[in-house]
Amino acid sequence: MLERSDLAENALQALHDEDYDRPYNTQGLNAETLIFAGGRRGRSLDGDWTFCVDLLDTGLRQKWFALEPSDPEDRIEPWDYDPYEGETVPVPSCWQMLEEKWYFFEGSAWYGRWIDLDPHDGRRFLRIGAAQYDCKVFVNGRFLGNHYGGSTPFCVELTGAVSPGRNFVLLCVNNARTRDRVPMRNTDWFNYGGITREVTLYDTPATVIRDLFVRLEDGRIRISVHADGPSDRVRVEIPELGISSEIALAEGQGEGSFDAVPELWSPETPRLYDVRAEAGGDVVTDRVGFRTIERRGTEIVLNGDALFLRGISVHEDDAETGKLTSEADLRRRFAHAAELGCNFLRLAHYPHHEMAARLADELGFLLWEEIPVYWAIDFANPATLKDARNQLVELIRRDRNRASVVIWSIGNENPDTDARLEFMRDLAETARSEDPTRLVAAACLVNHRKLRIEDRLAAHIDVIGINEYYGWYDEDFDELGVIGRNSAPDRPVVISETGADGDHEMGPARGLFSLDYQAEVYRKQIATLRGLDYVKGISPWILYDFRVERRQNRFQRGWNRKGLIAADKTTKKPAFDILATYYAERKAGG
Ligand code: GCB
Repeated sequence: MLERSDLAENALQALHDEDYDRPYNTQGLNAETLIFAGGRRGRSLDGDWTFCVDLLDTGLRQKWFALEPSDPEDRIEPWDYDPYEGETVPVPSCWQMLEEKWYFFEGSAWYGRWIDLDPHDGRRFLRIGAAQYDCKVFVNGRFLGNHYGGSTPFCVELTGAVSPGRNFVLLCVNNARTRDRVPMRNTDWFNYGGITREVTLYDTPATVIRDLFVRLEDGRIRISVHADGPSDRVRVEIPELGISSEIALAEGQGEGSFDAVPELWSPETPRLYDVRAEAGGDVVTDRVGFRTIERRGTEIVLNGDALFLRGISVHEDDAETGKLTSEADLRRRFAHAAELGCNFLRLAHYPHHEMAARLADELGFLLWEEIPVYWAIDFANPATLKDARNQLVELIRRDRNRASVVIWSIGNENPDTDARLEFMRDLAETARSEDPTRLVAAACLVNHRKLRIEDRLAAHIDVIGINEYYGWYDEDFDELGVIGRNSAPDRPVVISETGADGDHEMGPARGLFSLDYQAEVYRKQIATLRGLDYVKGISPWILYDFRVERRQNRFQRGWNRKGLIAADKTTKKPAFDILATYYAERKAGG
């Protein structure tokens, strides 16, 4: 309990200290503190948590996390908030979707809950699937670290900070848009806030497997493990391939390489193998597919065969739940993609729920996964680079056992400046050193004056993404053909976006925002793009209409209406069938 003099001093500091945030912004929860989650039996901490929005950061200034539970009648000072009681919200969720009064709220919010713990000899970790954007973790009054990045998981070790019996967890989640964050302040998707993915508690022995990377590389199966703790060896098994072996660990790291001939994973044969790893009694499992993906000239080559990516872009967004995703929602998404005839999805513009790639592995879809280095970013700021790099590494470590993921995308439509080039080269190198078995891409730029694909970043990536809106933002449609003729890229191009808005409820009968016009843009795009040999795939924008603050005309009403399907995720617009017909033809070899 704080003494009366401490409280008075706190109160005074709270009013005048504008660096109140600094001690709680160490970003010590990052890719290095992750534990491998596959196959672990954890305890879900989803459910009701106490909740309070805190626009002025009063909680950090007044140190709400240090308030010990007490009977209000015994208190010597009034509390501006009592983290132990009051309004509750479900976790995971987005606060915007819970109450109208929180719809446009951007700032800090506090989530609290008790956890009862049995005695345990080993270690304990809390894993948060995602919290948008800064999440500060306090346990029993102690600050244990914070995490930056709204769409990747993070872990915090609780060992030593908790004891058997009741413990209190308090999370401060902040979704403010600031200059140094990734993304920065301006995006074309909604700035949801909250703990948007599952929260789980894991008990482990003294040794914990932090990372397990299983892949087909240079014709062999390679397994890398990072285990933290006293154990100096790890046992790895892939029973169906006859692999059962011990790998020695040096400073926690070990790697094994095995001769095996797996049946290759592909969209047509999404074959997965059970993998198990055990170190010092800590056991994790995974289901892993083996395949190769490479670029040869302007081809994208899967398991030795050139392929065309019949794709669609998709956001993580829902009319009722916002960024919160469910298995049913993802299955519907893949069912719609299958109806379109897709073999590929672009998961834009940030890491989607990890279940998406797991389902794609099972169902046989190829994925482009992405970090939100979107539009303007503070490219010259080393802290921003550190954050972007960390988000990339967290995504890669989370999903690099997923055969479905073939492309890591490091950015979208960023201006071609020197600072951006340096920043992006660093990210491309980071992606390759974390994972040499996939392609690196970015949505690059077209030079609108010279009418050709021109972006210095293109030389540093494997697949050039091009977002083009001829027929929509660029009204002179013929320029698309000119760009096609003027460009001679030496590597594959994927049209990572193209499309037009069509409002199915209030759109006009013809012209911009009509369904007819949207359909016409698709017809013309397909007719032009099919003639460009170096285009090895397209992922039009976008499967479903999605919510966004900056689109407020009478046809948009707070939504981007470029979906082939409306926001109800049911009503198909005519452009859906046009794309489906084209994909059917491509699939048949056209
Ligand atoms: C783009 C962006 C995407 C937008 C889209 C649009 O180029 O990459 O995030 O939503 O255009 O609809 O304008």
